[in-house]
Amino acid sequence: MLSKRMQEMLNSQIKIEAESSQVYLAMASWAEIQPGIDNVTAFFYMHSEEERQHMLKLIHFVNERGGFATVPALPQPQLTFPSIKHAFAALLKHEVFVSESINKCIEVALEEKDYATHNFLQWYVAEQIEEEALARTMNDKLELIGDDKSGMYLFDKDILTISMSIENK
Ligand code: OFO
Repeated sequence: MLSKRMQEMLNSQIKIEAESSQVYLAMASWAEIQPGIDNVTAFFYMHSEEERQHMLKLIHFVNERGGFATVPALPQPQLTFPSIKHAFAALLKHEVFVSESINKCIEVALEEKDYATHNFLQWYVAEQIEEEALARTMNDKLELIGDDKSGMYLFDKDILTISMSIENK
C-alpha cells in the first residue's frame, strides 16, 4: 500500500511525464512545419509517445498498489522555437529537470521505507541516464554544425539512427 506522501509524489511525477509528452508534442508540431527536417519531426513525435508510456506506467503502478492515480490538467507548452538548436536545448533542460524530480521521488521512497516503489523507480533512473545522454549528444552535434546547412541535412538524416544506438546501449 502506498503512503499518502508517496502517492502525492508519484501523482506529481505523472503530471511531469504528461507535461513532457506535451512539450515534445509541441516541438514535433513546430518541427513538422519547418522545411527539410522530417526525421527531427519523427524523433519529437516518438519522444512524445515515449513520455506518454512513462506516464501510463506510473498510473498503473499507483493504482495497482492501492492508490489512485490522478490524471492532471496541463499547461500549454512552448509552441514555437527560434531554431532547432533552441528546441534541443530546451529538451535537455527539461530532461535534467525530470531526472531531479525522479530523484526526489526516490528520496521519499527511502524515507517512507517503500522498497517496492524504490525498486520500481530504478527503471526511470536508467531511462533518465539514457535520455540525458541522448539530449547531450544532440546538443553537442548541433553546436558543431552551427549554421552549416549540409551539416543540418546530415543531422536530420542520422538522428533516428543516433537515437536508436543510444537507446539500445
Ligand atoms: Fe524523458 O522523462 Fe520520462 O521519465
